[in-house]
Amino acid sequence: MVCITASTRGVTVAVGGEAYNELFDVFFLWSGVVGVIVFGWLIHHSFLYRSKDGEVPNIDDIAVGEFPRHFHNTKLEIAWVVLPSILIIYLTYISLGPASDVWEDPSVVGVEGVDYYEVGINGQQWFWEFDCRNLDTDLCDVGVHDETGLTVLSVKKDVTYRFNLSSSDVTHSPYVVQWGAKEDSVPGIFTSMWLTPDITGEFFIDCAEFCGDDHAYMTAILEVHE
Ligand SMILES: [Cu+2]
Repeated sequence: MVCITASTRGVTVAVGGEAYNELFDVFFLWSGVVGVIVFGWLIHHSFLYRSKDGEVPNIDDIAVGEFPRHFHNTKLEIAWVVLPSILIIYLTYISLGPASDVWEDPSVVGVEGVDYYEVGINGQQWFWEFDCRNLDTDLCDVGVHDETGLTVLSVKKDVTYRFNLSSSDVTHSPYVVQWGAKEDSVPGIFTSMWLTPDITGEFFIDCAEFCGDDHAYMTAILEVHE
């Protein structure tokens, strides 16, 4: 995926795209490593502590009223507290940059060096409403998709948008799947999400926050044109 960067408030940031894909790869890698260790440990112990037919299992010499110390290992205990903590701190740290690209303060208006346009997205059980304000239809338009009947939001390629999010009922979360950008839309709170669509085509906007019966079908289409 092509990564378009925009200079917001004098800082060059990636708005969607590559930063998210890199993050996904890192999280996927570490999920795999942790998964192999955890499931390896689990499977190993499932066999180690399995009783044979007729045997009363007590491989750990457990006695009533006594803490089982047979396999006690202080270094191991410290390791399994410290190592995952380091991993979590590391993953949190590398997420901060890409997350703040999406989580620009909604009260910030007039970002220097970037022409951007504001579009409203309102979540409601179970559909999305888009508000193009007074924008030219070339920059923002709302329609209905011919084949699926889904709501279509049409935007222009390589233009930076700030989507202002709101909700009429419960918490939703518009998720522009192609760019990995998502943010909660919360009743009573204004949140926002930045996006610079850098390829043309039709893409899904899903809901990433479970919001009731038809959450899975709360889909709209983002149409990006030249
Ligand atoms: Cu939902």
